[in-house]
Amino acid sequence: ATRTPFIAGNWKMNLDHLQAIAFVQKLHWSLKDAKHGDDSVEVGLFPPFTDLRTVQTLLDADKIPFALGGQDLSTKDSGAYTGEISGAFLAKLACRYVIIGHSERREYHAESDEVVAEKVKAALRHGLVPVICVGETSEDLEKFGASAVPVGQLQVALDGVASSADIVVAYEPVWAIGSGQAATPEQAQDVCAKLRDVIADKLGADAAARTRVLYGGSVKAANIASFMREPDVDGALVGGASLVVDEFSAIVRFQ
Ligand code: G2H
Repeated sequence: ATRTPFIAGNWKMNLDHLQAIAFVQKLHWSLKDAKHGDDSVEVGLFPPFTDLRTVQTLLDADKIPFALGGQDLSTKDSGAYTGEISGAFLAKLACRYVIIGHSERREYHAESDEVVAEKVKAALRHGLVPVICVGETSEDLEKFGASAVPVGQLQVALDGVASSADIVVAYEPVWAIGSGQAATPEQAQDVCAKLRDVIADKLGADAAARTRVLYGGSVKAANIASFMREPDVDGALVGGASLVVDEFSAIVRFQ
């Protein structure tokens, strides 16, 4: 495929801004002779909001070719919304991406498919690329099989999105997150292909061909290559393993 693989590290609520400096420097050093930042693989980091300024400054100063993104954003652009972060602020900090609808947001912050859809529009308004997360819980899996829930979530998330929009989709089966129990490459391929069909349906064939669909859930150095061999898996959203320099570095070097 002509899609550039995307390896995205979702730090979740880990690494404060001081720890982030040491981590990013070590990771950069560890990837020095690796091919990334060009067409072979794109590396993205998604630190906590309070780290973004520090990490952005460091990437800029040392010309480190990692893309930066937020882990969430507000549906609103500005105003009396205590504790919220506007997409405008993320864009000003040179973020290219923002994760939307991660299962931890859906579960702990009751984010509905409709809120996720509003956040996708907010991201696009500010020139950010939404990394739209979808996935089924183990109960969903038992009741409806693997693909029905993520397919439905993505259909709602893409409502009213322009066919020219730049987006990334991440399939993260909730039962595979942080559990050490990743989906099989075949399971990931099956659902990622169905998600690509949703993109084709809602945004057209061109969008489906160019949009990266990632797999997420217990990705590590030992299993990344097996996912990347699948035709409809264009990268990974990595949680736990993105916090260990050598492990994340090995994931980026999956080829
Ligand atoms: C899924 C993933 C990163 P982990 O949440 O988004 O986390 O790799 O720890 O399963």
